[in-house]
Amino acid sequence: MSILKTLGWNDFFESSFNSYCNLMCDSFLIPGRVISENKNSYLVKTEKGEFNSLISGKFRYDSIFSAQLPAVGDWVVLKLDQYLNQGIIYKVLERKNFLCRQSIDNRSNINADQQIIASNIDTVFLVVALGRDFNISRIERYLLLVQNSGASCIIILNKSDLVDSTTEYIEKILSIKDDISVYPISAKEKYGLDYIKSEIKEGKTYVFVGSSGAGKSTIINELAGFDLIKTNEVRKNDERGRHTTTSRNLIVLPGGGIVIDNPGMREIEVFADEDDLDDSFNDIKLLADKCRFIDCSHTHEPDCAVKEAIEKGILDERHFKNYLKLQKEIKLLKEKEKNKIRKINRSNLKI
Ligand SMILES: Nc1nc2c(ncn2[C@@H]2O[C@H](COP(=O)(O)OP(=O)(O)OP(=O)(O)O)[C@@H](O)[C@H]2O)c(=O)[nH]1
Ligand SMILES: [Zn+2]
Repeated sequence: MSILKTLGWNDFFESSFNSYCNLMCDSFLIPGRVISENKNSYLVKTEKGEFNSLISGKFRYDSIFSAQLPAVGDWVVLKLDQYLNQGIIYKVLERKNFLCRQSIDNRSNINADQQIIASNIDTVFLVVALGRDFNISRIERYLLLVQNSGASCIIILNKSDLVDSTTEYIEKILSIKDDISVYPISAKEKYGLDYIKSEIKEGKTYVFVGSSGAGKSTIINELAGFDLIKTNEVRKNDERGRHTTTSRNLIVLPGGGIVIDNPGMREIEVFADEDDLDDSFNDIKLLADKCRFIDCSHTHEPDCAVKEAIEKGILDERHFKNYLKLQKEIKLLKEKEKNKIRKINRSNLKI
């Protein structure tokens, strides 16, 4: 198999590449896949090797939205400067699909505030930890998110070493979606990883999503055969492992198949309701309990422990903003669900 094909190159990208080259009348253009993204440059893998690449001035000028700029997983058209050993990117080839930061809604059209996390994904592995972390509404929300991206989905029930039986969990999932593959595994005990391996095909692209601590990094490291992502043992106070990611965010597995994993992937967290959110942001919940007002919004009120913690540098502001964003999202979703129920009730009345 050619290097490009092992990277996921296919007829879809080839025909769009050929039309662009014909249009530009330039035979020095080559295709490559973005394997990592830095501030202003991209690492692009081509048939001739990996090249740090910049985007052309015209491309930057023409890009109104950040979603039009290259992202990990994109196929791009570039020209190599052999002398400088770097590439210049002229175009992002049409994406088959993508996952973006702005959650749940409107995944198919690019708009102003979307930021692409990864693109051209064939299958999403949803990693769910068994035990007290298992929450069926959260799984439903993840399924919705994947469905909107257009990729197919497989559920991995990880940490099956922590429960006596996996049957009831599998049944619960099949009761909300009966045509989905569900594999119980234990990444730690190295049990069931063959299920995942059997689903991974050469030239296809995979991502792993799921709540923090579900075991995504552990699974990816097992598949890669080396520590692509460093996992730490669970910290005593919050039972979460923490990881630092290496600079390559797209890798070809030893047995074929491509995995994309980048820090943005960790931001695709989905919550069932406010309680679920508070459990995951326990640090903020504990601080909020110390605010003077019970219904403190942590924006303008006096004696706000959250604001104080941010000012003192004890609480990361980005972490807090993410919490607020997710809280708003849950409210919106609940509103939508209520409206849907109202509509159904109304149409039932008409019958
Ligand atoms: N008991 C048990 N623990 C596991 C299993 N898989 C992973 N863990 C542990 O769970 C913790 C979190 O695992 P990670 O792989 O870092 O989880 P993650 O989903 O990548 O988490 P984030 O990086 O926060 O998104 C680590 O301490 C792992 O050792 C498993 O099958 N069984
Ligand atoms: Zn407050």
